[in-house]
Amino acid sequence: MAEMKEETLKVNGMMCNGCENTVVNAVKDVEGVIEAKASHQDGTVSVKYDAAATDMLFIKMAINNTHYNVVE
Ligand SMILES: [Cu+2]
Repeated sequence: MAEMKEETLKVNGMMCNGCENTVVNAVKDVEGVIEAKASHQDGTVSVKYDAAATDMLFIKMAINNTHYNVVE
């Protein structure tokens, strides 16, 4: 059973649309992620995901593996 959740993370270091794309692509590569949106102006990444298929931990790890960092 899918268990849809949505969460917005604070992410440091995004300066432009290219940065947004890098983060969004990294997040979308995580199995169980349905949708991802990033805003470099706000420094946020919104993620829709299936909590039965993934965990926020994996999503945060995917972001932290880019040049950008999740603010905890
Ligand atoms: Cu950039």
